[in-house]
Amino acid sequence: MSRWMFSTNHKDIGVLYFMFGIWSGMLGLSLSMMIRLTLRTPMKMMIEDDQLYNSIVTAHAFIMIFFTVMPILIGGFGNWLVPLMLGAPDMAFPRLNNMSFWLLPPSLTLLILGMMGDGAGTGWTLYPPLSTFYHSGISVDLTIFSLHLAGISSILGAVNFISTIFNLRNKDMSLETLSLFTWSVLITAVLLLLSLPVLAGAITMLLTDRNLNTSFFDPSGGGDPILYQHLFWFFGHPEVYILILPGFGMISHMVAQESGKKKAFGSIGMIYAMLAIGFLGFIVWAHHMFTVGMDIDTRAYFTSATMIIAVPTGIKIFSWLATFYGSKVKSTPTTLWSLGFIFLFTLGGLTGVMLSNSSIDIILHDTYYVVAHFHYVLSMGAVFAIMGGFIFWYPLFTGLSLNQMMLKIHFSLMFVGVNLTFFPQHFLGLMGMPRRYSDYPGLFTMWNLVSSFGSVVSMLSTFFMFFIIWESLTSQRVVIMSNHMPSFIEWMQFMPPQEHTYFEMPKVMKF
Ligand code: HAS
Ligand code: CU
Repeated sequence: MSRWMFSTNHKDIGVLYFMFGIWSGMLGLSLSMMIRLTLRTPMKMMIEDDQLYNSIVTAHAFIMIFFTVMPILIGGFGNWLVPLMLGAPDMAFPRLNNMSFWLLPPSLTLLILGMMGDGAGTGWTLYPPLSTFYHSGISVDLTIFSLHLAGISSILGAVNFISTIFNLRNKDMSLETLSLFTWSVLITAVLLLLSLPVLAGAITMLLTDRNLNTSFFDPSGGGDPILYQHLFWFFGHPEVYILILPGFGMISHMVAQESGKKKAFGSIGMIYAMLAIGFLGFIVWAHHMFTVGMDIDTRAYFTSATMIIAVPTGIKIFSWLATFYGSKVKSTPTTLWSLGFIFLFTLGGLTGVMLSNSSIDIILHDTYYVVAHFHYVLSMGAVFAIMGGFIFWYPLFTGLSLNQMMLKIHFSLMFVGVNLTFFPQHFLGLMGMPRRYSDYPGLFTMWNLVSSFGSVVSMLSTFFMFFIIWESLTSQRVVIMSNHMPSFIEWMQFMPPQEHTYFEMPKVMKF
């Protein structure tokens, strides 16, 4: 057991992150089902207590963001692939790497303990005064401590990735020849390093406001609750790009691979686009707070700055499509997930541009339209990248193959499920249904019913994916096709002999 628990090997640690992320993903999924079952009709069909309902919404968001998407994308794929793509024997600080991982289980434990008592019914934004005067129990404090630990974990991880990419790459590798996934992880790590300390500061000020009689966010002591919102979103907006950039990197590899090309179209352009997204991500945060009563010039600035992000993102979308251009597009599972990603992420991006208009946002803020927007970019952006990346690199991770027919059925079910769940939420938002309430007028029933039905379809399709993995692990079909992993051969050439790997490299391989 301890052989891999305390392992300093990047692949072992990647496996730990994957297992942790998948486990939390199940937890987050369960919470989302409780939300959807409550909302399937009016009158709070499942959870009757509003405070409990809001705590569940909060925990769902935290678990999905900090304990599912980030650990899987950065911890899992990042640890597995970045050293391989650099030709490095391991990460720069292998023991620090192990520590980054082991900060997460206690962090998740604190978050879950926070559900005791009243729970933190604050939403993942923890805005005061709701999170201060109106949550007097211990729950919000535990949630803050949980975020402290998760934040330390991510900062240490970011330091490790930046050091590894700058110092440990193969000596013939220039920055322009770095793979796009490595670039995406590098930029993500920089975003983490710059944004997380601000969150840490904000939640620590919240903690002292709650417990030590400071009044950073309390007007009666000369403070200002809006200050908290600025600090939170200075972290929060870069965070959404942290959640998607590694996915962008993975999609580039998958698309290039599936169209039989060596590289994605316009690699250098892709690098600059990601750098631009990373930079712009820091100067648009107030589009989350258009309703706080800021002056019109500030609104105009944040609207325009936000819209500019559509340009580099468009560069990425059209470069992926240009990569496919001229190739015979086959409906392999990886292609399906990539095209699904491109289509649905674009849809979510376009609703983001709608929301960036401050005057429109004043109507749509805190409605289900926002919920639809961010689930399109997350549940169909980040999660599609994870699913696609997982099946794409699964043969590298395990040496085994997955059943391709079942994978296609899984994709189709998931595609139908998530669209049924989230497309109607645009309508609900436009009709004025607010987010973070457990009940609604009968007028909204139909689309909520459709949405809840869709969530059951996605849940079943997720169970089916576990079956597919189980089927592959038990049948132990060794990889015989190079089709889905030629880049693997390239990495093998870079790979120095490894002293210790948890997953043995496949024994039988025919190319
Ligand atoms: Fe967002 C709220 C705007 C991308 C995640 N976003 C959220 C929240 C989350 C989230 C989690 O301005 C809710 C937070 C909370 O709990 O309150 N978002 C944008 C914009 C983009 C964007 C402009 N978001 C993301 C990504 C996320 C994410 C990526 C995670 C993975 N988002 C907002 C705004 C809010 C918001 C408002 C606040 C709403 C509120 O009231 O609370 C962009 O990065 C998207 C760029 C992508 C595209 C698609 C591809 C580009 C092409 C080029 C041509 C397109 C053009 C645009 C020229 C634009 C194909 C034409 C415009 C048309 C409308 C047709
Ligand atoms: Cu934002």
